[in-house]
Amino acid sequence: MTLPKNLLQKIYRDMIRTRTLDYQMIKNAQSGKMPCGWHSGLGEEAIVGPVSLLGKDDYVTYTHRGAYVWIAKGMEMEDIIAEFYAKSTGCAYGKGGTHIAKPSLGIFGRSGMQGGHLPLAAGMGIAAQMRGQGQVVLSFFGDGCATRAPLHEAMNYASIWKLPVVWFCENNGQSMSVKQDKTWAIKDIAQIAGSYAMPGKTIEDGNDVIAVTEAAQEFLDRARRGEGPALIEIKTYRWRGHYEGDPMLYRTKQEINEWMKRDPLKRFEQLLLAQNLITQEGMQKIQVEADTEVAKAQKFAEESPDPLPEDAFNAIYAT
Ligand SMILES: Cc1ncc(C[n+]2csc(CCOP(=O)(O)OP(=O)(O)O)c2C)c(N)n1
Ligand SMILES: [Mg+2]
Repeated sequence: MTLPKNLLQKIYRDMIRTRTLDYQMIKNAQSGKMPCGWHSGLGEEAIVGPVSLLGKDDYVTYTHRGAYVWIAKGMEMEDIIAEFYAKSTGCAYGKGGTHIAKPSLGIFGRSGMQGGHLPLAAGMGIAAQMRGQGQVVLSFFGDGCATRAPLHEAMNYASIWKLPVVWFCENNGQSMSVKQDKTWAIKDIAQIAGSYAMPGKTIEDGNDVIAVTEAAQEFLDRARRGEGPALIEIKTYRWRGHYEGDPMLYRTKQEINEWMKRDPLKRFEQLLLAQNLITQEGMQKIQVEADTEVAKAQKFAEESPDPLPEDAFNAIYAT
């Protein structure tokens, strides 16, 4: 294991913070008081690892299941929850809703059209390459999203121009209401990397935070050296439905339970304990701090003012 101790501890803390936020947002979605729906990422938190390798100036694009990305990239809970409540204090002044954005952290929102963000990720790669300061782009997408045409355009040109983009497939084996065998003729999506002359890697155990983070490290370093894009695929699973309220007719309780036993967070916790990188008391303290942080942000969001009608046309174009 080559990852430094303080990075592992940061990843652990952010996984706890992400999960705590996720549970709160599930409650919010069920309460009927939050105007936006929620796409839970419970079970896929190993993604915190790769995002933690990015600097403030690097770019990241996320899917509709983005909590792990926003938190690991450094967003404040207030910014996120208030935006989901469409309040003026949210990161996009209540105008973005689920389309979380924080340009100062290299987060430029998302596309409601699956795959729409992938050519934008290539564009961020062009900007990074032109600046020549070693910035990289880490671009996430799901297995369902990966069937869309924009992915192939984006990968092709990123490869031709050797753009510093690491493509990252969160393969949870299912799309909105079907399993992967109804959307793909192949099992390992990283196989498509060869068609664009870039390296590709499938991490079979995508709930192994260390394996996932080390693979990302290798490809991010390569991209920073100017050697071009690469594709990582992790096999993982979302515990919740596609959205809160999904009848989940495409999967069984037994399958969900099996995957919950492979919880990335619990496994990482065991590893950190075994290596004396954390104590039971330390873990409890982190959880209490995350609970306090989320509760404070929740209160802030609920008590924040709605946007004013006269601000409707502000913050639409760059100034
Ligand atoms: C072009 C387009 N078609 C359909 C949809 C509706 N839709 C939203 S998410 C999704 C499935 C995404 O599956 P995947 O990328 O595997 O992500 P997961 O939900 O499994 O995390 C679909 C079909 C959409 N947003 N855009
Ligand atoms: Mg999927």
